[in-house]
Amino acid sequence: EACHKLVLLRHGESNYTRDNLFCGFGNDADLSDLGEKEAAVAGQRMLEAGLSFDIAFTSVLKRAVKTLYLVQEELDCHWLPVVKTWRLNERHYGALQGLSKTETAKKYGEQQVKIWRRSYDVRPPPLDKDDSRFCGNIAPYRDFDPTIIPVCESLKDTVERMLPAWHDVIAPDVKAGKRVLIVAHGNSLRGLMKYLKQLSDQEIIRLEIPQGLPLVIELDEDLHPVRDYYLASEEDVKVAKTKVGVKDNVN
Ligand code: DG2
Repeated sequence: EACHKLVLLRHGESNYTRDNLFCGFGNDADLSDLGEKEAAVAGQRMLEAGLSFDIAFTSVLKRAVKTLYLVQEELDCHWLPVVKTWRLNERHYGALQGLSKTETAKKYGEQQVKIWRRSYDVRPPPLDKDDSRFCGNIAPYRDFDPTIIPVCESLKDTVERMLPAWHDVIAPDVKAGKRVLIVAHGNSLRGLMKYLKQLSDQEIIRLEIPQGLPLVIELDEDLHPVRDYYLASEEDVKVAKTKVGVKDNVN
């Protein structure tokens, strides 16, 4: 029986998604104009559904932090405690970061790009630590133990670095009865869904998380999902998933 409600939201469109570039952990891309609108609409959808929150969790990346703020504006809850953690950051896309998804598919084939984007345990090519795209020398990662700064991640790696945030800080709040909102990224949220719904490595390939559509998950007392649904029409979900998805005809 459902006794807890958790809401997940992928940030609105970023400049990188607009331009079809690999973004990932290491690019602090801003929201596009459309992304800002999508974030506000997400807040309006939550307002219309009568949702309110006791705490929110987000990544340390601008596109997620700004999306959360725009949601707070709509819900008029600027007082909301917000916890930012790098553990909710997007998956690290390694040496693919900043490259065009279309050009990369032309060079390596659609199939390889689908493997990099959607497989569970295949890592993209790593970034050299002396590459200017390596983020170990910039805030907020500068003071981290350098061995934990990723240079590329499979979705499995992302799940492993994200789960401590779930177990240590998020799940205890949900269990304590707090109404929790998580604003994060396509792949960090796919990873969380894989864990919560116990999806197989095959099932996760097909799971797309659309931008800017709030996903409500009702959980039982052991935090097992009982049901989940988007605060949007089926048609809106379909269109939004197609926009961010990997083409279906690639096997
Ligand atoms: C996108 C996801 O992440 O891209 O890193 O490029 O949610 O932070 O915009 P987000 C990126 P795909 O895995 O769909 O290629």
